[in-house]
Amino acid sequence: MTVIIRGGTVVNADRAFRADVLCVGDKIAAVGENLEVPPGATEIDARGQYVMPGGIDTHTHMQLPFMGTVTADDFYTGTAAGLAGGTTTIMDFVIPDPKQSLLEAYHTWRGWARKAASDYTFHVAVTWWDPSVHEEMGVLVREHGVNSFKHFMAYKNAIMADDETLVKSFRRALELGAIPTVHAENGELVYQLQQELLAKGMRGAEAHPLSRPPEVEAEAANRAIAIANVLGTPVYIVHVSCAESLDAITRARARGQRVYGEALAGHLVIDDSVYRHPDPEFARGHVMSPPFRSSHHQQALWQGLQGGNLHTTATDHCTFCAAQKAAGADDFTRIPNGCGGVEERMAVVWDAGVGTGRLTPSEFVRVTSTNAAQIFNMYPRKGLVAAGADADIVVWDPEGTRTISAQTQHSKGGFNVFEGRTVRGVPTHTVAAGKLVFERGELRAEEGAGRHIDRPAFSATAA
Ligand code: URQ
Ligand code: ZN
Ligand code: ZN
Repeated sequence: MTVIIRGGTVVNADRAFRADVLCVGDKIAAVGENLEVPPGATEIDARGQYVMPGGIDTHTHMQLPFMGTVTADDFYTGTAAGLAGGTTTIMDFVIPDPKQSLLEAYHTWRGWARKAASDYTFHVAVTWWDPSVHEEMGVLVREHGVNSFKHFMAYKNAIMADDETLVKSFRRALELGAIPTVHAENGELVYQLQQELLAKGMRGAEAHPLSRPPEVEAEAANRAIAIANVLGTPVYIVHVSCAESLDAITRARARGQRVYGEALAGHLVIDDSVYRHPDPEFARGHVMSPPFRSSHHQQALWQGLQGGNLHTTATDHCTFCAAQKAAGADDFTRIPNGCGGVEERMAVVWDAGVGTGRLTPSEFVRVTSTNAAQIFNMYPRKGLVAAGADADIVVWDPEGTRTISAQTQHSKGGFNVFEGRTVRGVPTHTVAAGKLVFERGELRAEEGAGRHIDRPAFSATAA
């Protein structure tokens, strides 16, 4: 397919400039003024619009088996929804059961992802430890394009990594030139607080945030940062939700430590009042971890993005329908944790970021695409509109508006944490691997069109 995007303003993380963009096959062929239009090319009129690198969502869970059920979005529906929102690459997670071979789990997830409509890549979770895990981490880096390993410091009695696993896995990641990432919540404290709340008879979703206060997240963030500091490895903290964790990152970075932070679109604009909503189904629909926080934390997270102490925006897209969430109707600890957002992320970050003056268009590109590509070693293939890069592009109408609703969303789960929010700034066209897959509301996602993206290690000191 040949696509020419005419008359727009190209926005990269470093600058914005007027140029046409020519895509031939799955690559960008040329970026420049008044480009020749090849015969038969599909033409997109981008006058008055921005032409930006396709979004990279660093944190999704499609088709995840979790807490006794499986998420509502699979790799096709979830990536299709992402394309409708301008996201052209997702970073999902292989999560082995404890004692399960990492390689076996990796191949299972690769099988599930074959139906993806957009490009995808995997962080691999280290949920247990023995010499075989050490070996298989090496195989995953050398042979399967994995350069990031996830550690859940929460979820005791399930996938929680203890300190021995953290230390040994971080050490191994350093040897391999891979980056450790963490879900930073102290799982022991969460478990203890959950039991105390249940014993007091607090069983509804309103208890969820009380079992995971910001201090529980900050303890784990500080611990992960300290372990990384002693071992000399970088560390990436996913879904930073509170000021206290951000402070830990900011202090470490001020000392010169290589720490990265991720903010979720939901945590940037939704507060914890959702858990006190009179409708229990609505409150359960917002149960995710870390939970939505009181409003001053949103302000802190925006300052983190503006100040360069938070680097990426993601969604942790992990959707469950009302019936699935109802498993915890009388025990909040059994509500499957997770919310959606893969389709709404970019419009929410644009509306609340660029629309308020917090972010420039280039800073928007940096936190929705470029930083992710650079931190996880996909740049300049991804995260840039330039000749030679993948033809993953979103054409953005800064004046267009849309009211978000589960009624019109493409993702499954029948619920939307951004319900009713009207955003200014919307994608009008998405080009993924050179194909026009979304055009003014019409989604033409193709099951199986997505490719697995290998991510080379940064530098290996040992095999
Ligand atoms: O913790 C995660 O990132 C996964 C299991 C999704 N659920 C969630 O509540 N964040
Ligand atoms: Zn998590
Ligand atoms: Zn997650």
